[in-house]
Amino acid sequence: MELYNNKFRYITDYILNNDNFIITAHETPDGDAIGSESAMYSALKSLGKNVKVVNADSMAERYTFLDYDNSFQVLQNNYTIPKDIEKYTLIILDTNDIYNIGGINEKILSKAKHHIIIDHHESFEKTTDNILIMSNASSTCEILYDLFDFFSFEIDFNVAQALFVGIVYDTGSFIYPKTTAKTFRIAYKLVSKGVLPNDIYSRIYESNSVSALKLQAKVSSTLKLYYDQHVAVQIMLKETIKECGALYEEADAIINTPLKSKTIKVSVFFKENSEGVLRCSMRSKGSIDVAAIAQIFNGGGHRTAAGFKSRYPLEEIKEKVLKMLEVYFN
Ligand SMILES: [Mn+2]
Repeated sequence: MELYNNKFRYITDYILNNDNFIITAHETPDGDAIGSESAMYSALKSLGKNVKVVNADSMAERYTFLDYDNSFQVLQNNYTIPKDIEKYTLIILDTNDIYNIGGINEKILSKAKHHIIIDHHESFEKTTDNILIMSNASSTCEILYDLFDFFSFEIDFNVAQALFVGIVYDTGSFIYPKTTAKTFRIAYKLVSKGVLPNDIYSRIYESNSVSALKLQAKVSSTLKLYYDQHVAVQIMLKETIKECGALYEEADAIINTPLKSKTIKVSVFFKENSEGVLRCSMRSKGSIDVAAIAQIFNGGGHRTAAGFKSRYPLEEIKEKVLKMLEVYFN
């Protein structure tokens, strides 16, 4: 923690001494992105700041309860950039890659006064005081808990709930590798504020639409196994999403299913969004570093969860990724 005190101090002072903020997070925002945005929004609001939340993509329906005063906006839905954008500071949460915030990069970051990044994904960049990356943290929400603690910001029920969502989501309900005693200690504090774990579970994991279920069935039927059944590959095309009447973001968790089989060590998921942009997501168990593969294609992530946007057509990129995984299974 001491290691980060300078950055905590810098960010705290910066926030206290400035008035206008726009909060954003990565494209197709997940539970940790929305949870941390919601918590940061509440914190800045309570300090009397002028604050907006703007994302490149809309959030999944199940997270909308964290948008407590209907303040979340989506860039592509005709969001009007403030005329005095040069007076705003952009706070980027849950990614340290400015190419991972969609149109926000060009439309807001490039025109804003300054930016602050708070994230827990690995990065190789040398960072300045405005960039706080704690790659041992389970989630961005865990970092925000520390930051709020640092500036003695009193966490109320709404903030506690938002932080809890991010932690539950990013730790796979307290089981992924970065889940530590500290994660549980923070969870304990948040639950002590009145957060109901069962209610959060049900909102996040038991509120899918029937179209999401149909989408899952279709995508599962594309499953192919490679290298002695150690690698699973699934594919989702934009036509499939349309056929099922589902949404792109409803495919979020499909990648995790193959890993429930003992033999499967890597799950690869190629998914196309409605504009036909192809993304490759990878999850692994054990020692296989999928972030290293993602980085080769200008993507990023963690050892066990990473991804990238593909510049190649599906068959070509699939072949390239499988080739890179081959070394692990000889
Ligand atoms: Mn995260």
